[in-house]
Amino acid sequence: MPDMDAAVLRSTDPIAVEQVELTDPGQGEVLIKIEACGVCHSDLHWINNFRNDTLPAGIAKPSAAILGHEVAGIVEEIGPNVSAVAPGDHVIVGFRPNCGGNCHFCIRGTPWLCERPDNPDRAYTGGSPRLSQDGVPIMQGVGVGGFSEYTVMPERAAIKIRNDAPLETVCLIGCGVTTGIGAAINTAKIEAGSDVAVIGIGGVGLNVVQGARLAGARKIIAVDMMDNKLDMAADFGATHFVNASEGDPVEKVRDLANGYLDYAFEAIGLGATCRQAFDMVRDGGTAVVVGVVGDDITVPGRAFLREKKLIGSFYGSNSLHTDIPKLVDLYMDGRIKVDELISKRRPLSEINEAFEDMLAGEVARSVLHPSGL
Ligand code: CXF
Ligand code: ZN
Repeated sequence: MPDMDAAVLRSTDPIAVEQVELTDPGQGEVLIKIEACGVCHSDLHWINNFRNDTLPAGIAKPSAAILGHEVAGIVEEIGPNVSAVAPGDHVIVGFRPNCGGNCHFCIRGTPWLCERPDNPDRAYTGGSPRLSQDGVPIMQGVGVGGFSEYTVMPERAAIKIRNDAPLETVCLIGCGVTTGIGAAINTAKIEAGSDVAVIGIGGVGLNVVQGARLAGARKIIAVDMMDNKLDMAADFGATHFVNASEGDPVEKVRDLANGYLDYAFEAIGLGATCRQAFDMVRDGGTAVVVGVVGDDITVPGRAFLREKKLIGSFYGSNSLHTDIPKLVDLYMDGRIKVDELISKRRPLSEINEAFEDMLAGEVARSVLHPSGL
């Protein structure tokens, strides 16, 4: 594999496009030419943890990392013993592959909790032997290293999709779409007619909104501090809107649901908004934590006597090989919105600007094009 361009993160400098080396695909691996990679909030979390030296305990900090995990591309080459995909196949990358039946969680049908992903070193925090520069290893952040021209992934992470789906758009099904719609449909299993609130209207929150719409929710209450985000939520199916900067959102949501909110989703990753979600729901109702949270969630224990539930959702509780092609079909049939999530497309060289847009709250999603626009 010749050297390729990639956006390299270091501790202090802005991210810069540099030449890096990628190994050829090994046993059970595939080389994917990346057509497009969405810029997700988790990438920003990861950058902050890297720069502030707050990577989880036990993880040796590498000198550099390549982020990006919301990827669609084309299989360029396969390693030995690969049978699921062939060169030329269009694929969406699953950033957390699963073993497919060799662990407790895959056997019981919950592969998103797989304990033995094909390459454990690809997990959120892991290092990667595949990327390097002048012999010095570079970490594949969030397991993919999508802000580059190519990636090498295990075949179980390369999810084959139909050839007529636009890769530059369906890349978002690699993370934000699947995480949000899956939280509503797979994790919470919203029943038709339910009343639902979604706190945090970013790329994931908008997808929880459209997941709630697909499930047939009655009221879908969008909660955010920015009116432009609430306007977007309307396009995705929200029926009611609460600007959280204008008074107590818990009280407002409860009023809108007449005191009986069935589900609240937290799509930011803050302890305070998790508490709001829990406080909003009715007795017996469910608060779903979708955001990447720390350990600072506190809820009143007495609420459990009234059967209130606080649950987590990881990667939309999705089974990559069935759910990703299904979401692609729903998009191609016009039943979910994906184009509307993309506020900006940029070449890889504008990666820093893409993160600035994210910080300013100006975009739902930016998409980077490593091989040019
Ligand atoms: C995240 C969840 C935490 C691990 C990295 C990926 N999901 C979406 O961005
Ligand atoms: Zn993501």
